[in-house]
Amino acid sequence: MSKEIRVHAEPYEYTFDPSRVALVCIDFQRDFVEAGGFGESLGNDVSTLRGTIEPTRAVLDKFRAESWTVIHTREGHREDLSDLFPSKRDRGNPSLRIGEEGPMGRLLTRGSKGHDIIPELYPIEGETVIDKPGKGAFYGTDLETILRAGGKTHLILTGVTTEVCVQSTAREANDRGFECLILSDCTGSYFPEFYRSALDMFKAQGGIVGWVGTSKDLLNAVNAANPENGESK
Ligand code: TIU
Repeated sequence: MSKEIRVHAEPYEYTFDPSRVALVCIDFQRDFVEAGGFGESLGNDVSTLRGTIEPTRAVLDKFRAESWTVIHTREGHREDLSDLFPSKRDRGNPSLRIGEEGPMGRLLTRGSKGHDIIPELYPIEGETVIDKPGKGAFYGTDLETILRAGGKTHLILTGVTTEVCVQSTAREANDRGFECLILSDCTGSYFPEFYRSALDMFKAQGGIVGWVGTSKDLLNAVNAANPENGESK
């Protein structure tokens, strides 16, 4: 029986059993985080997301050291674009559309360089990668099946962008009964005001969608629960 971890969070303490938790790293793809990708094609300054990488890496390292479950997601489409709705393709009249060639290959298209996860947070063997056609990670994927088959009840969410794919995923997860903690320093938005509002909405009303915490508080809680200070299991 695993020991419960108790994390300082808002609106109140978040507790989880490590055997029932998954760290979900949402869409840390070159297309959102690096220049020349989908995020930039929509007119965004992608450098605003870079600060999320280091704290997420620290959490990822801890989960890997503890052999806890890690899941990565990637937003994107089949090479023939048969799973791309015209509404998504055309919305916003972007400078480059999904499927068109950019500096990192075809935008948000599976198999392209831009679609893949940034090297700093690249999945390792044994970690699940979910390819998703939408913003939420549950829509059109087998994420729920994988989580339930693995006995997971708690999700710790990181990723980009806060008010788009992270928020959609958190809401989908909450409606399915998963207890979600978003790590505020491990998520980012192109819009500071949307970042703040999304996190405020999430934890308001007694945690209507879930909890908000920091990577530091999570790591402190994990280390406090481990007599060897997290260095070994
Ligand atoms: N545009 C934007 O902020 N985000 C997305 O299109 N996808 C994700 O958030 N992954």
